[in-house]
Amino acid sequence: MNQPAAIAIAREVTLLRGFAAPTGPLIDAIALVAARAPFRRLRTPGGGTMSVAMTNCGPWGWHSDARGYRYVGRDPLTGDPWYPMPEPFFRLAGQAAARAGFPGFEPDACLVNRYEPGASLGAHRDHDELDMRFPIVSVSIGLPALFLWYGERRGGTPIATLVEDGDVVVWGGSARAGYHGVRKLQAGEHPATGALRYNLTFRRAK
Ligand code: MD3
Ligand code: FE
Repeated sequence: MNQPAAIAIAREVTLLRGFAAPTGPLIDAIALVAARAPFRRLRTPGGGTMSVAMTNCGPWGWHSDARGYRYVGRDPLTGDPWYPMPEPFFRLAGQAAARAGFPGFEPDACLVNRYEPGASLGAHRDHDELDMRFPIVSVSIGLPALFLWYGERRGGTPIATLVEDGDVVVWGGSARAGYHGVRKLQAGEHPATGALRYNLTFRRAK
């Protein structure tokens, strides 16, 4: 585990550069997670389809369809439980949170996002979790992307931060409800993931 400097992107938004490097073991684990529950592009309540493909591991998985956004204990596509949270994932999330000033973080959900070139995540806030006192930990893998931080309002000019393979972002406290997004992924080639970016998002859902 690397012990990089903690860079403040905004108040209570912390970037830990390279904290999750090397990411090879994480990529191997993602393959196991996706063998149980394949990546899929979810429908939104508004009738659209997300450009980012998703799957989950751990007790709870984030899901979206015509009925809305929610956490589910089984994959609605197969009825099977999600792949268990790998112990190294759980430890990594807890250690990153502690490094950013949030000790005692025990995630019960890991959303795995997969970006192909052109995929993006519009400005949104993560508010489907029961207890917003817990932080969220985000781990970037593969191709670089621009994280966009809007803060309390969805409009305005966001703070853009380039996140690269192995970078971890932790946000909690006053930043927990902030608007954020990810800029359209640029084409590229990463030695470990090819033309893809993955993001692991650790949450305490319940
Ligand atoms: C903090 N995922 O799944 S984590 C999500 O890269 C989600 O897939 C993002 O948002 C992803 O709900 C990244 C969230 C995030 C985004 C931008 C930020 C956190 C940020 C910008 C600045 C600080
Ligand atoms: Fe989010």
